[in-house]
Amino acid sequence: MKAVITGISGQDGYFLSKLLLSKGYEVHGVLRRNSSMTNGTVAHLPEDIRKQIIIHYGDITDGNFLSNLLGKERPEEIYHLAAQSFVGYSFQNALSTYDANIGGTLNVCNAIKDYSPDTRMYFAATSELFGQPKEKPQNENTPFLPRSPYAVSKLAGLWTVRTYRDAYKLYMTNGILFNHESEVRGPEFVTRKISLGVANIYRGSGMPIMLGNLDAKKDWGYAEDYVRGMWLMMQQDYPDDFVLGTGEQHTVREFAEEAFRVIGINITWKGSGVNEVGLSDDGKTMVKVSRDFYRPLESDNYMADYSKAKNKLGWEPRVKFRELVKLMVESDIKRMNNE
Ligand code: F7E
Repeated sequence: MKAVITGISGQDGYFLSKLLLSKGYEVHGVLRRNSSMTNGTVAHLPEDIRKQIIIHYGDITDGNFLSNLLGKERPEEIYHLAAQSFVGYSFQNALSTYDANIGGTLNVCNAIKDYSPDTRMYFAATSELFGQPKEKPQNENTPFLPRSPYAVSKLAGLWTVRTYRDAYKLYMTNGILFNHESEVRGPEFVTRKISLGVANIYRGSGMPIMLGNLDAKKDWGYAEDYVRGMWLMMQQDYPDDFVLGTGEQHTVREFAEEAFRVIGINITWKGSGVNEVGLSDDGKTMVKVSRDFYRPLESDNYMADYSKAKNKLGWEPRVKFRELVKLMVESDIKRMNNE
């Protein structure tokens, strides 16, 4: 079996390439050349795994590149993970988000249709499609009401995939994945920002963590579980769309409290709004709130109903919230100790 992963240098590309190699796949990764030539999380992969990945340098906004790649390699599967995936950034950079996320996805769909119609496609859709849902939990039938340029772009991607699937009878699947995190999550996302901040404090930095909306409610799982779900979606008799999540809801505040608990610090909150702070028992400021990290529109109140994935794919998350927070903080402390 041969698989192409776009966005191989991201968190999900890291776990997915490990999974597919362990299953005996030939793994091809699409990597965008950047000026510093860093390979993102690919660099974290153990040498023996990294050596087995065949890298193709190119950009998903270049339709010719993707057509040539699919026409030449004709993989059994393509996992289209590449995207501008930071919701906050999409408010300031809507057009480049649309270019990468809508144009890039359309390019993948066209390359499959015209050059490799037997290739199965996974598209990384997102719980952000639900916007600020009133009904809880959310599943495949919950209305999509996107509230950021990122979510709008992913909605266009999801509908492009559905349209191509129906019009051209292609095997294309949408994974509507809730937040999934890990020890290799990008530091701009709130969970990793917190785990890195806590590890720094543990090492004596004395620097409080600056956060935005502490009350945002999310459904956070472990990325390794979610790539298993992606793979399962690609092994069915017919393509379909699936929600993956944990079914648990927690706030950013709870994530921070739990992360400090890992290093033996109990957090008490004082004040409100941008004046709120998180204090340790001996009165030191551990968390501060800054307007800079608020978004023009928040999207939260997420909690997944993953019963369709459970029934049809036999998928369930193995790592839940407390374990996730612990593994992220411990991993950052270990990494810092080794530096
Ligand atoms: O924000 C709040 C922020 O940036 C989580 C992406 O993978 O998951 C991810 O999107 C929440 C938001 O992830 C800070 O307002 C508070 O409510 O970690 P995040 P996200 O926006 O949920 C979905 C499913 C995707 O599809 C995306 O690609 O945390 N928050 N204070 C903060 N967020 C950040 N980044 N930084 C803060 O200081």
